[in-house]
Amino acid sequence: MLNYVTTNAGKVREAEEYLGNESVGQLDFDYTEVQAPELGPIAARGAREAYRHAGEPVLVDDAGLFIEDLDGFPGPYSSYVEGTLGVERVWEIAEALEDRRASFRCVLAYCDGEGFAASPDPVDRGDRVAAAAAGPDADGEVSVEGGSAEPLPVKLFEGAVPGRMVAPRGDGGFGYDPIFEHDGATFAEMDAAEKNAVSHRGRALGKFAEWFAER
Ligand code: ITT
Repeated sequence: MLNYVTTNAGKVREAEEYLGNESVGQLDFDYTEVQAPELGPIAARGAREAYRHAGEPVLVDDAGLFIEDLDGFPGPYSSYVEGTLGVERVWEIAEALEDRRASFRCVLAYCDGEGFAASPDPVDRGDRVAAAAAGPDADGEVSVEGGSAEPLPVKLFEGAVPGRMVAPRGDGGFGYDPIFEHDGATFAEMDAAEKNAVSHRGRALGKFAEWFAER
């Protein structure tokens, strides 16, 4: 059983729909979401933390809504913005824009404690250069990804979907789904299978599933 690491039940429904509920189960673990401009490093770090916690293979899902005319805002801060402003206020901000194009992005980060053979999908090995540049800590140690000199390799799978911001429609899905339209329907107007067929998460899950079947 693969541990799908998230506190968000909506994500689990979509992962189960895609991978089958015998092969995936929710690990409700709130990993540390570091502040970073990209989803990849956030998910990779979360996967290492979750793997150390669970001691079993984990798949972390980090996603966000990127509004083009707002330079990608809320992006990696989507969760915080949903919790503070709320989806309606985000729509009000988007409504004032002339260009309402946006995209959803999802990064899945897989870690099972082992290394990976070469493949097109990126492997995050921890940012040793940045850690070294930050300098030694009080004990004179250079800290790399939680103190380990050899950070656990993490495989990343990315998916994105273009769309546009619209006034809220639909009762399905979760999060920003009611205000994101793709091909004439909002994600909240689709069921999980329809959303997976086109969504950022569905695309990332597709890449992961193909690779995982070989592993
Ligand atoms: P975990 O970190 O525990 O997985 P979360 O909901 O905080 O739960 P993210 O940080 O990845 O997960 O999510 C960022 C925000 O984007 C959050 O407000 C989600 O509700 C929203 N979001 C993520 N995927 C979405 C999707 O497919 N449809 C609509 N909103 C989504």
